[in-house]
Amino acid sequence: MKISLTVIVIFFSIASSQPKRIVGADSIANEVKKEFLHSWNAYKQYAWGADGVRPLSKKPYTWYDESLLMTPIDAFDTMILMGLTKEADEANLLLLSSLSFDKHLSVKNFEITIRILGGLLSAYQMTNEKKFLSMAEDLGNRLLPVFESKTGLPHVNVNLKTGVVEGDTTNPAETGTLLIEFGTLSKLTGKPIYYEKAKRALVETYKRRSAIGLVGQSIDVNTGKWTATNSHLGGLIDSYYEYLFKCWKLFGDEECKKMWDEGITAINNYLADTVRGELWYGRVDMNTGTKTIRAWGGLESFFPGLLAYSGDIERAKRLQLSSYAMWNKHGIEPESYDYVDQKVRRNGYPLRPEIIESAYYLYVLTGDTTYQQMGVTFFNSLKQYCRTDAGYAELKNVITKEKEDMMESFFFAETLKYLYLLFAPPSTLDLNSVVFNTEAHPIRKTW
Ligand code: DMJ
Repeated sequence: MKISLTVIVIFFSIASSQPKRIVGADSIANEVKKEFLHSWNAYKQYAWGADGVRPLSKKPYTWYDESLLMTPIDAFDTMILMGLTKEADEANLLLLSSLSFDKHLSVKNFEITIRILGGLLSAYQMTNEKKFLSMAEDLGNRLLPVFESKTGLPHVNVNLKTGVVEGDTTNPAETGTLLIEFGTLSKLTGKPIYYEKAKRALVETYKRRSAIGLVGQSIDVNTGKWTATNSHLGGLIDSYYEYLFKCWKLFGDEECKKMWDEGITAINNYLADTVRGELWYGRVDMNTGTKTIRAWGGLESFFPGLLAYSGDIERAKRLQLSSYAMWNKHGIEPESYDYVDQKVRRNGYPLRPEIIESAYYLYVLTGDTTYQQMGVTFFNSLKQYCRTDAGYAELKNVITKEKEDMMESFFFAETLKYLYLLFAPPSTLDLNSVVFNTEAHPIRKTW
């Protein structure tokens, strides 16, 4: 099926006011598009049909025994946003002809939901191709068994063919980052079950918050007891907070708003940390609020964007400056950074988008070109340290800049999408018309 330009045009509404843009913004947007093509062409040449391409060895990789087309599905809506019609047609054809979930694979519910279910739903909304919705529904049904635990908290893995579940130890990010996708599936199919199951998982997580309103980083789905009580904004917790706010935005679910309001109050009371006058958010024990580790990192860097989106522009601006200082320490951000000693704790950079995502939200919501300037720095670092002949490579070490032979699909879904949107003409996408899932798949409230 050819993707009709009319559908694409309908999707984007013109932004109401014209924000300031840095000189040359259009040509930077074009350059980002060129880099997207450079990476997509590597996938096409070396890994067509696989989950992704390895950017050093130029070999394909798959997550499981069979491919689930991670890169094409994650990249598809970015292509449409970038106006890459030929590439979108190729990906569209591949997805419609080859993507199937009738496979004997035990997959990770969280990753498959945010990348594939989210990708299919935005593909459906962008193209009006009904098969994308029926594929999403088929996938949603195959994932549903994860919720069959004593608490309603989802198991970690599910076999797509048999429905057999595995993994009893999970975390708030995995239990609480499902409602945008499952909820949208309910709204688009008219079947409430998906919303109900994912909402329950979110509420069951929230219900187990401590007396001071914080969640831990590891929980048992059968007992509902915390198995690790450290609380923070990094991996294992991060997008739980993101979905509390965004599910209110997308579905108008007041209970989500209430949970967000309580969550953000606790975060600001106990995690916020001021060092050298800079705002950071550290790690604490969820029960006592006692600081355990004073660290920030690549994953945490989504939080300025969420603060800005939820209306706290002042904290958002200060925190983005802290993330930016962390990035500039070695010219690219580490996975974890001790913000007191200003030393790297974990030294990889897996092409993460979060700091760019925050720059995008801050730019759109404040109109301040400072955030486009930051974007120039991020883009230059990516080109300087990560670019290879076959796309972009993660870094093993941000200090030595040694590369790793891996390019995750979120580089296409998120990193390059947010970078492009940061510089593209405002008419490309009106942030008021969509809510991005945590993998940057834009969902439009059509209900
Ligand atoms: C993505 O898969 C999602 O943004 C997720 O919420 C966190 N990690 C990666 C990107 O860093």
